[in-house]
Amino acid sequence: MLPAYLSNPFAAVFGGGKPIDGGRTYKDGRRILGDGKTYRGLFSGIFCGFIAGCIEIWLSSRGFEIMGINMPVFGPDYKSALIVVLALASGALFGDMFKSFFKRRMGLKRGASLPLVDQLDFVVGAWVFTYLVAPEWFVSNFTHGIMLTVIIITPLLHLTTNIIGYLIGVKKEPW
Ligand code: CTP
Ligand code: K
Ligand code: MG
Repeated sequence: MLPAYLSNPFAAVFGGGKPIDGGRTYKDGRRILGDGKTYRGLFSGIFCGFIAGCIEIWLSSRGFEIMGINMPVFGPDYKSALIVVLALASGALFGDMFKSFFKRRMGLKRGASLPLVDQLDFVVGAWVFTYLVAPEWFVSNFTHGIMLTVIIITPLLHLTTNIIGYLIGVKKEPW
């Protein structure tokens, strides 16, 4: 989940500049996505999440090495692991963007809070993208346990990091 968790805060740190909707409005006269969704945020967020995932893959193969199990640098199934990492990082930010579209349709301005949806949008996005590239990841009870844990702890974790982001000045609101 780390690639999904990290893509959002990195988008907030590096984001800004040209908005993805180019400033355009929808039929309802409101912005399509708003100024909070920028190209720089999208690409830097995906990139940082992806790098975090690569480090995870590398660390896990090092772990096998230490246990005396011989594995190539990225483990035996590194290609599918890299694809999943990319899906987690990009799915998180596309989920976030999808949510912004609906927030604007609801008449909510950039940064207005939508409780629970604001906290879980990126989780759902990350899982949808991962399901599309690797549905086999969703069959095990182990994964279901992780998913349940994530749904419970994410809103708390998200709120904590956003308060930190607000205090250090990279986020305009503490949610
Ligand atoms: N950000 C960005 N590009 C993205 C996602 C986020 O540039 N694709 C940056 C923006 O500066 C944004 C900040 O990260 O303001 C925080 O992200 P988020 O809370 O998702 O955006 P909001 O400003 O709250 O906008 P919205 O109401 O649309 O969620
Ligand atoms: K967000
Ligand atoms: Mg927000």
